[in-house]
Amino acid sequence: KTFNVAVLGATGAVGEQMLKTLERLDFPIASLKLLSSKRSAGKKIKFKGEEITVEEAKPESFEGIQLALFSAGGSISKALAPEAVKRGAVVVDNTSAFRMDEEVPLVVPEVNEHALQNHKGIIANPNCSTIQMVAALEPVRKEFGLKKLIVSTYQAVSGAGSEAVDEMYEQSRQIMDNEEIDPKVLPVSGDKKHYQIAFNAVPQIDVFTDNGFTFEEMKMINETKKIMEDSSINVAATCVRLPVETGHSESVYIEVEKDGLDVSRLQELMKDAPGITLQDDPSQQIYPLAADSKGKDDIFVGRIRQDLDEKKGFHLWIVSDNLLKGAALNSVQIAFSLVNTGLLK
Ligand code: 11C
Repeated sequence: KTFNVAVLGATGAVGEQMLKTLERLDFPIASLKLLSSKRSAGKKIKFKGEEITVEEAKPESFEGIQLALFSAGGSISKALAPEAVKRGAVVVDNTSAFRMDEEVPLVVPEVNEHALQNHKGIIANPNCSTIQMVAALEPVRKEFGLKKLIVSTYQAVSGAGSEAVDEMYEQSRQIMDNEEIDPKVLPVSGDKKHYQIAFNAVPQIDVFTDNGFTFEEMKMINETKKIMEDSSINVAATCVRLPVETGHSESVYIEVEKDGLDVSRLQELMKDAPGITLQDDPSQQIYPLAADSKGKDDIFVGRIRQDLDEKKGFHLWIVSDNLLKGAALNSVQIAFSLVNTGLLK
């Protein structure tokens, strides 16, 4: 069986990876429609050797579409996802628009594929930094329970879109050439102030919320509890942007509920987990690196240590391509899960 598919946000950094992933994993496509805002409409994109013209997304664009992958920003999702659903499509939405909506499953297939069964047309793809963390920690949670989780992130600029990537390269060149810089995009394009990203570390991703945490940090906190279906896990996050093009890195501290976990068991759990590659051999300086994760599907885990004071405390370093498992790949995996469980008709 094949499906009529639409990709909204086809010209963006994630949209581009969605198309590459659909092509590479040979998703069963009958027809493919590429959609965008008015600004990018008219561009031509090649898919499986065929040139497709990008059309401006309108409610009527979704007539006859069975699966729509959305990645064009929260306000566009809010406006158009219900229109697509009304016309019979299942929407996999990569924005934060519906993630915390109780009616909307928030899915990482390795963790909670079963949540898809309750979908009402919209399925949310979690935030990139959440996905890689929960996918790596789920095997630990399943066997030993998770009491507490503290994460600090080292996030790549491509998470903020291709304009942010351009800004990082341009600024790096300007600084090397002793030219003035003029930050306009990062940390958040719509916020009041902009800061240097080249040769810097910026402790703000997304806008601040009233409690002093940023929205990115709150996404990691709230989404983790929803995906793991356990609001009793204590989660805290500090999210930092680094001048890395692609590949989010995370330093994660966990405390488990049960006795019996040690470093070698944790390494085994990582080795056996789907979509996880263990890279953990300090004697050979083997550990995950953001630059190596670029273009790879897996989540890489290393630097696994038992805490020196807390017996049930462990430290991990978790790295993944934020545009792939963090966004496009996870969305396409959700689409495959829908097909394989007969939920896509
Ligand atoms: C970043 N995590 O790295 C963000 C990008 O809620 O889907 C993804 C934003 C989101 O800037």
